[in-house]
Amino acid sequence: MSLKELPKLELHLHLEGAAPPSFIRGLAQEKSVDLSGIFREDGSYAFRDFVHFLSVYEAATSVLKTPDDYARLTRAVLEESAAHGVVYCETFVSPDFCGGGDVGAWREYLHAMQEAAAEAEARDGITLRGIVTCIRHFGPDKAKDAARCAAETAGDWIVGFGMGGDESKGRQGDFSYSFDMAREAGLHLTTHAGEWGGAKSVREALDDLKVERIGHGVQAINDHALCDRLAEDGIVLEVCPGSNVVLGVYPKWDKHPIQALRERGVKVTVSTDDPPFFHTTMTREYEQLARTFGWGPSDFHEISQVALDAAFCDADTRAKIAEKLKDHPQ
Ligand code: MCF
Ligand code: ZN
Repeated sequence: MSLKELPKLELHLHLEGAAPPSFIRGLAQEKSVDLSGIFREDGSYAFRDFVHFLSVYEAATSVLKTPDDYARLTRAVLEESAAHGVVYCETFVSPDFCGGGDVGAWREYLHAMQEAAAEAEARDGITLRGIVTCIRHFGPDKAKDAARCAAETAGDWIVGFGMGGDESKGRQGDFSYSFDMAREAGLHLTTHAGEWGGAKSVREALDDLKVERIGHGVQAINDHALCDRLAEDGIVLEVCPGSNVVLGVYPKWDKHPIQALRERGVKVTVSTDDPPFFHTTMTREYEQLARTFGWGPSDFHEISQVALDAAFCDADTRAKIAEKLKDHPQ
């Protein structure tokens, strides 16, 4: 079986960040918004560095203005993911962009995304779940609005709460009120840490927010005691190697620590993060892992099992996805 067809789980995908550039250009045209500054001549997204990436992301997102826009986005993203063998996906969604943190408006966006996801599941056999995400550089007060939206809509579709954004702004612990609220509502927790903020930020995420997964977390490799802690506590890293290489966390694939982390016993999974921004797909991530580290069927099988165990979905969904992995022996 080719790497493209191999059934895959993806636990770290930002919904707007997965928008094909042509989709965003089309919406901009419909709404007469000039977004020419965020695209290169070849049509791809243009950004210089991490901070510029965040502002281009927000500019692209600015043309998504209604629940129906989000339904269309969800359809476009899931069609692309399913074409790369993804059978289960968790996506970051932000009430900041979907109704400005208002719970009533958020419910309407959520309903539109869920309906689109149900259609995609029936058509392409891909299951989607949502992780409500606050945005670190928007600050702790906006995060409380996001957490309230998350708590009010927690259930079998909104399964987690997380945080992304600029790791240089504030500390993980500044957001503990929001993470506590989400935990009390029964949500699973993850946060971006150890992408830019060093091993220290991963420790803060564990100590102050008590998360069970870490977005990226790759800089933990510089602290062997922390790796031991991650391994012992079964904390799972949502590793996005292609994203790290394009944003310059690591200069090239063979300097990426994903294999070294595995060798230290840390549980890792593989995701694309914001695939068109980073010129990647799940197939490309797998191809690069095979080329760079010699990963073969047993490695990909192990990665899928780790992701299945770490997925935030309920037991019925997990069992259904497990069957899909069994249907395709690797
Ligand atoms: O993982 C990448 C890079 N590191 C940090 N944050 C983000 C990444 N992709 C998107 N984000 C953030 C960004 O602030 O998540 C938000 C964006 O606005 C969207 S969450 C639906
Ligand atoms: Zn991310």
